[in-house]
Order: sequence, then structure tokens, then C-alpha cells
Amino acid sequence: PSTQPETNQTPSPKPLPPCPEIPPGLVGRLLIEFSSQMTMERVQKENPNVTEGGRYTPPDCRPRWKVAIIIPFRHRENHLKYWLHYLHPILRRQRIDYGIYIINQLGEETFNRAKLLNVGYTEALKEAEYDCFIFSDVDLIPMDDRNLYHCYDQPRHFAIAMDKFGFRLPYAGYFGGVSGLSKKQFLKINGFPNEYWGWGGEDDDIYNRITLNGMKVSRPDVRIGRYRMIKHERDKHNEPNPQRFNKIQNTKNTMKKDGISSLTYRLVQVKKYPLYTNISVEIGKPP
Ligand code: UDH
Repeated sequence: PSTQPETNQTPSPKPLPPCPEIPPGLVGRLLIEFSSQMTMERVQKENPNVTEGGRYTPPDCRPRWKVAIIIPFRHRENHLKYWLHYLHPILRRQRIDYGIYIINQLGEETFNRAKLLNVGYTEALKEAEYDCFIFSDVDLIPMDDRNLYHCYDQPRHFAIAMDKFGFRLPYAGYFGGVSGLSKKQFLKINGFPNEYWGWGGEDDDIYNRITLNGMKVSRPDVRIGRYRMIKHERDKHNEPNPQRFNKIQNTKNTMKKDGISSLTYRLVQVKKYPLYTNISVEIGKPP
């Protein structure tokens, strides 16, 4: 008699092939407009296969990157609906494994975009083993789905041709709007500065960190890296920071001590919605 145990289990499913480098279902240039009314109910109906907290993984292939998309946020609910409406279908076509994290600054102290992005990096890693982080303003929508939201050999600047700048880079070292770093690249620059309160300069500081650490910025073709920005007035409590010009002269001296290594904040709430995870935090105020 056979000593082999009986095996009547179903055979394990065939491992999925790696996702193709160029996803096959892309459509290219997209029509982006913000005149129609948008509701969260509608966006939820459009995206039934996104799972709780705004997570998605392609069903038919093994993605190359696990991407956390981090959005700095306060009082921009209307913009968020458009962002989710446009981005979820794009990211799905791009065959990306991703999660959406809205980092909401509580209170009415001066806004601090870069510190919120550091918080997003830290909190996203508590949820999953992300190896790529894309930092996006809530009001920027890519106009072409060939602008692939994953990480690259060098830190990536995605929003290179925004409508408000005449579809051109405003200056050679511009790194604002939408950018992406692998975990390794992010740690190499000690994350982002925590000490830029109010509008401006933090993106230039990040650009300096990248070049001072021997990396260079990678960018898509100018015909593909086009963006529409949702028009809006200047926010309250995010006035231009007059110290920004001095601070960006000093990145070399400040980056080692100010960054992900020195980040402190108070986590108040993590709430999972169907299309995104909302992380509400207290991040303090300028000294
Ligand atoms: N942000 C918020 N709430 C705020 C401030 C900023 O959510 O109160 C976030 C949001 O993701 C935004 C990003 O931070 O897209 C950057 O905001 P910003 O105000 O620095 O940049 P933006 O280019 O506006 O959106 C610049 C001022 C435009 C004034 C135009 C007057 N016509």
C-alpha cells in the first residue's frame, strides 16, 4: 500500500506574469475638465473594484512597484472629488498596485506641505510595504495616461507641463506639484524638510536635497507630462513664506538634521473611505 498521503487539493493557481512595462490599455491624451458637478457617490459607482481605503491591485499581472500616493490636504473637498474621479481609472489602466492617502492638517495654523508629505510616508508604511511614494497636490490632474505613476532609477518629477505655466517648466530646477521617490531615494535625502511653513520653497529644498546627494531628477517627455490645475483662490493660512529664499540657500546645512529623521506629529485619526484613506494630524505651528 502506498504511504503517500492522499492529495485531493485543487492545484495552486498559476503565478501571475509580471505586468508589462508599457501597459496595453492606455489611451494617451485625455480630456480633463472641471465644469460638471462631481459627487463622491458618482465617483464611488465609477470605481467598484477599488477596495476600502483606496487600495487597488491589478487582477491579471504582478505589479513592479507598490505605490503610496500621498496628498497634502486641508479644506479642498471639492478638488478631491475630481482628483479621485480622474486618477482612479488612470492608475487602474496603468496596472499599478496603489493606495491613496490624504494627509489632512487639523486646525488653522499655517499650512506645511512638506511636513504633511513626511507624515504620509510614515503612515503609509504602517499600512503596507510600499516601495514607491508619489506626492501629489490635490488640484493637479495628468492630461495623459502615459505619464506612469511609478518610481524610476532617479527621483521623478511628473508635473512638468502645467496649464498655468503655459505647459512648460517654469524653471529648470522646478520639482513642484507631483513628484515621486522610491523608498531608497527618499531615505537617501532624509525625506523632506519639516520647517517650511506657508507657501513656497519646500519643493526647491527637495530638489536641492536630490542634487546634493548625487542624484538627478528624471522627467517624462514634455508632450506627456501635461497637467491641468483646478483653478482656485489662494488658501487662507498658506501665505507666501518670506523666509523661503534664505532657507533654500541652506539646504546643505539643514538637510541632515531636518527631515524624516526629525519628524514629530500627533496622529489624531485614520479613517478608511471607499476611495481613499484619510489621515488627520496635528503638526504644530511655526516657531
Ligand atoms: N493645500 C490644501 N489646503 C490648503 C493649502 C494647500 O489642501 O489650504 C494642498 C493642496 O493639495 C494643494 C497643495 O497643498 O494642491 C499646494 O497648495 P498651494 O496653494 O501651495 O499651491 P497651488 O499651486 O496654489 O495650488 C498657489 C496659490 C494660487 C493662487 C491663485 C490666485 N488666483
